[in-house]
Amino acid sequence: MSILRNEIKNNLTYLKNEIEHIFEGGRDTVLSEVTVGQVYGGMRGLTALVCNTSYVDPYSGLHIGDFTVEDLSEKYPEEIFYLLCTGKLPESDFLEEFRKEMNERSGVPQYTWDVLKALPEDTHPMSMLSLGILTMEQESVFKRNYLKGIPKSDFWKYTFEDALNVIAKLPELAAGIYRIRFGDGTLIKRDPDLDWAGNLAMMLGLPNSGKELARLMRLYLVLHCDHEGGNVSAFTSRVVNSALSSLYYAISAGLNGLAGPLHGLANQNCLKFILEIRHRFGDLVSEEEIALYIKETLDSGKVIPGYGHAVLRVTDPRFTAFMKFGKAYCSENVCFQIAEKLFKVVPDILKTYKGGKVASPWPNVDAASGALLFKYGLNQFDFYTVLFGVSRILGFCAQNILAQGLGQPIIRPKSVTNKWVADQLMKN
Ligand code: CMX
Repeated sequence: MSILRNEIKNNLTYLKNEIEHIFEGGRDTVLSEVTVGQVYGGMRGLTALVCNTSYVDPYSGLHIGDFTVEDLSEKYPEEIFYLLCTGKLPESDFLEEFRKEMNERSGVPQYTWDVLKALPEDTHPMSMLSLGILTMEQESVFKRNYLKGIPKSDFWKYTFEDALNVIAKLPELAAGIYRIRFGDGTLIKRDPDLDWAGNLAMMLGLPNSGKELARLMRLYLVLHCDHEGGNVSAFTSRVVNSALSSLYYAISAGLNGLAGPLHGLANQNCLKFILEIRHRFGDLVSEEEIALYIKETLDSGKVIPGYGHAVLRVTDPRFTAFMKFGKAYCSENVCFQIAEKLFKVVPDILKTYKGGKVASPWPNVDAASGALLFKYGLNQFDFYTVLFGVSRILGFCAQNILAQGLGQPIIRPKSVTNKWVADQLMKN
């Protein structure tokens, strides 16, 4: 991995120069002001973080380096990891080098399997993924070397080692969780000739696992990899790592945030929603019947999973990429067709719901992916967030490697009490 390591080093030099230049231009320049509403409203719209792996534009969606989702949807997740860390796409021989590196670093320890197998049968697979990674924390190269004493400027190098070790084990870990939780518990051996996503798809042991599932898995793992720094999971992971807790702790913590229904769990809720519609109205459900179901759902106080976003204000380009895949490979599939019908119906209803309060009535990344996975036999919805997590770990790793390389300090915003806020209002 010397090419990637060197390119990260070059990227860090570039970013450090940029920061120096920015500081020369005015360290005290005000970037964002905070209102009382924002302090009580999840800090929405408050610019208070820097993340150099990716950027989400409200109107054009995710950008990684200079690339949009459309530019990247045919790439391999391994290439995206390189891009997140370096700002560039790799040369063509990188995939082969990365595959070899992953082979050398693969192998989930037996004690991890022992812990996962000892859990109650109804443990959520996201708990298993988070815990699985946490069990391996004592293997952290960063932690071992930090205890010995290393210069701050080298922290990122050991965090990078931890990242490669975790990433190499993820296909086995995730597929093993699937087989323990939903199969007979036997683990399928990885194929050293397969790519990262291809191996994960194969080790699930699904009857439909073939080239198309591997292709979908690649797309899935590319599209979920990163979404700038302020989302619940990435931010949590960064905060934890900023205390110099190892990447294992940081990844596990980020996954715990991803497991929430307003974030990564929406993934599984979307398919559940589609299946409920199918169950109630049948395969040939009409758009009118879907509209009725949406209204009933909203009237019962629930959200429509897969719709809305904290930052995006257009249809998520990641949703568009999944729809493109669906049209090419699954256009006859009933669940995919219901996802298409939902797209025709939901935005218009959400536009006027709660007096137009829904900031984005458009679909997000989760609205179609479950229907596609279901088509290929992945019918355990509880597992979908695990796939989201496997992909998002690439982003957690890249964000933390860069933040360490830039010497970013511990994150510690100031909190205040109601009384303090009320006093400020009195003063004004
Ligand atoms: N269905 C119904 N109501 C919705 C809604 C939806 N899909 N999206 C937003 N709203 C409501 C909110 O609940 C909120 O109502 P209250 O003020 O009464 O609580 C109001 O509209 C305003 O919310 P917002 O500013 O538009 O959205 P937020 O930034 O607060 O929340 C999100 C964003 C994603 C949590 C929200 O749109 C939602 O709950 N969507 C459904 C769940 C989902 O798909 N999550 C996946 C997100 C993708 C990801 O994490 O990557």
